[in-house]
Amino acid sequence: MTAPGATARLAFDVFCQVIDNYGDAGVCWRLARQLASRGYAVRLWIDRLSTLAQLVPALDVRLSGQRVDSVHVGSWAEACQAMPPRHGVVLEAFGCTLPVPYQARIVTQDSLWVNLEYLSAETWTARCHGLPSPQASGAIKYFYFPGFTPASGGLLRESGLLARRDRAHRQDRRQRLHALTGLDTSELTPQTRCVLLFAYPQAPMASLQAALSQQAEPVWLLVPGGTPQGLHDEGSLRVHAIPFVPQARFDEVLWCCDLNFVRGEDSLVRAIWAARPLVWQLYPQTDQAHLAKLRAWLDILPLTPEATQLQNAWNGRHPGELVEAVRQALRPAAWQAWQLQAQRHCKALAAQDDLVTRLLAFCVQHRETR
Ligand code: TRH
Repeated sequence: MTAPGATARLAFDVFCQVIDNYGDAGVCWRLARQLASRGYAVRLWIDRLSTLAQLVPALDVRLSGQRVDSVHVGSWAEACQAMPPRHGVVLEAFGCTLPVPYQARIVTQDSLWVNLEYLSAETWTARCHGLPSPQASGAIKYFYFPGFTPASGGLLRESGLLARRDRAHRQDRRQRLHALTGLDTSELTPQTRCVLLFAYPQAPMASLQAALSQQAEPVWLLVPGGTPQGLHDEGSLRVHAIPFVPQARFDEVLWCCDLNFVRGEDSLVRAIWAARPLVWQLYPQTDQAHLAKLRAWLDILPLTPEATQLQNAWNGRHPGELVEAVRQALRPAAWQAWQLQAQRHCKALAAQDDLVTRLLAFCVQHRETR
């Protein structure tokens, strides 16, 4: 246990360059908020404020510097003039390149430089986690790999999240979903399977349409930000476009659903904490590196064979099998087993320290040994 005073003085600068979509900004914002909520001084430097503003409506895209939820949010240009936190921590997210003038000051400010990597279950990341990388400037950058095991950098999970989830699960779903999305939920029955579809355009939508429309029970497919081509009401299936909600309420959407199709890393982790069956579509990479990430994740996951086949089919490994994979995974016995595994997987991961707890211990350890 580290002395509270040892970390209370730590100030953090988090750097985020938005590649595309929302995840880079989404992860950095969660991290910044969780550090700030523990009393640390946090500045988030981001190159595309408009993306973050879609997740955090309180942000004003006209401002170059502003304070929201105890986090100073500044522009990349502002960061060029800023001083790294003296004896503090510089968190470079996803290997973004720090502004050169700022980077040059890290040594003189004696800041701890940490590169927050993308989340992966691949075994090589655990070997690289925490390794130093000496820089030409004389500074040392440390690799920090989030992950699913105690040897990794952990997963973002704010305190009280699972208790909030359990309280929500005890409340009427129709009221929650209506309050969140404005949907008319008067015809939503307890037998209706609510499915969130948060996916990339490459996903095999037509096969999903065919599989869900043939279900015995009614299915509501909830699609944030508008309905992709090819999805429509048919048979048991009703397709509902829902608004893109602020990040602070995204978990509540997951908690309204029985099955969550998610993408990227941040929504994957949030769907794990929802403790409901999930299907993960990885960010597609041209060199198919995402399939290696998928295999590594499936290797650590206690999934039913049916649900495993569904993950593979959804990520394009066997797209022709998707219809049958959905049908098999949603059969009563397989579905109940999947639900139980989702609950157990969440519980096992929640028994581990969260990412910020581990990051703070990492920073204190490296501060004390400098
Ligand atoms: O948006 P993404 O596809 O982001 C991706 C991934 O992070 C990927 O790893 C990265 O390489 C690529 O960006 C550049 O998926 P992700 O990571 O789930 O981020 C989505 C964010 O959007 C997440 O923080 C949840 C948030 N969100 C809302 O706040 N409201 C919503 O209604 C929805 C659907 C999502």
